[in-house]
Amino acid sequence: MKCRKCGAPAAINMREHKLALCREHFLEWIPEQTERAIHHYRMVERGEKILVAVSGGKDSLSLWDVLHRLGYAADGLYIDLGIDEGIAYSSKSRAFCEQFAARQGLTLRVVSVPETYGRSIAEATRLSTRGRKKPCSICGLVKRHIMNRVGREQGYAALATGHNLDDEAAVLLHNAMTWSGGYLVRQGPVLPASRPGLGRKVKPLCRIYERETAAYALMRGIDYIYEECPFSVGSSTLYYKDVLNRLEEDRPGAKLQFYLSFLQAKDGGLFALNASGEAELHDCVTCGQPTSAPGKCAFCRLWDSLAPALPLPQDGLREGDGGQGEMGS
Ligand code: Q46
Ligand code: ZN
Ligand code: ZN
Repeated sequence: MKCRKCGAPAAINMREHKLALCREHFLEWIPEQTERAIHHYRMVERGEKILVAVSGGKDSLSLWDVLHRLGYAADGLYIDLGIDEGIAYSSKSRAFCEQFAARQGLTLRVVSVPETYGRSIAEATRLSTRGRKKPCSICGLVKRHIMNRVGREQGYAALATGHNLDDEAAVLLHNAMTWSGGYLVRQGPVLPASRPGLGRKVKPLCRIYERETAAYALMRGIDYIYEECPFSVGSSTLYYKDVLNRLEEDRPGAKLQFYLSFLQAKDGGLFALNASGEAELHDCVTCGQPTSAPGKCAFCRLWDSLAPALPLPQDGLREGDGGQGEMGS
């Protein structure tokens, strides 16, 4: 297989794009695609300060690398969760982030959860007396809180995470299985700031397959932690990723289509929900029936758009109608 751009031997074949590229052109293609997504979804402007949440894994470190190569002002944030039982996950992943930052001359901010808040994630899970009993549920909450806090205190316009297409498609499938409207409404490449002073949340790699972020990290020589967090074992996200991989195997591009058509449907008003989670309805100005768009309902808009009607016979029925009434057909 040859690189489509230069004819050299291809280093990667992306079946979903019917595109094979050599190492050099693949390492150009990923930043180009990322830049396109940043513009398309209006994630960040040039010159805005970005805080990248890095976990030491391939996606977040690749994202930081790509943003830096594209010329964005991106600092890293490593949240040390204190998950050091067994494989010393937190210490190892922290070391990969520190090493990356030092090599590239970038600023890494580190917040240690046990040092700052007095408890590790495992301890908080053990001690939780409220509904949250699972480490990942507590961890997600803690990470969001810290990202928002550092983002606000240090004046970052955007908080970027390394979620890739596989992550997004898996979460989407999970939420669609239960039609979790509240989650579906908020899922997307950009989550606007909910309060002044808070940064918007952006996912510049949301259209890039996981296999490609891994290939990017390898080809760029980025060292990252291969092990997963021990608490991820048996997670539903891994299960849905597996299901989608099987689908992708038979139909290359299925994952991308699933995610992009969801975003399109959302833009088209599929999830036009208000804060209480219910579709906001208005009265049609013409017929009074409920409609999701202010103004006229879809029926009235359709009828308005039809060609002028032929005059009806006086009794309201045309010859040959059979007189069956309005429900007759
Ligand atoms: S770090 Fe935290 Fe993940 Fe570990 S405890 Fe769960 S959420 S699995 S991305
Ligand atoms: Zn090439
Ligand atoms: Zn609070």
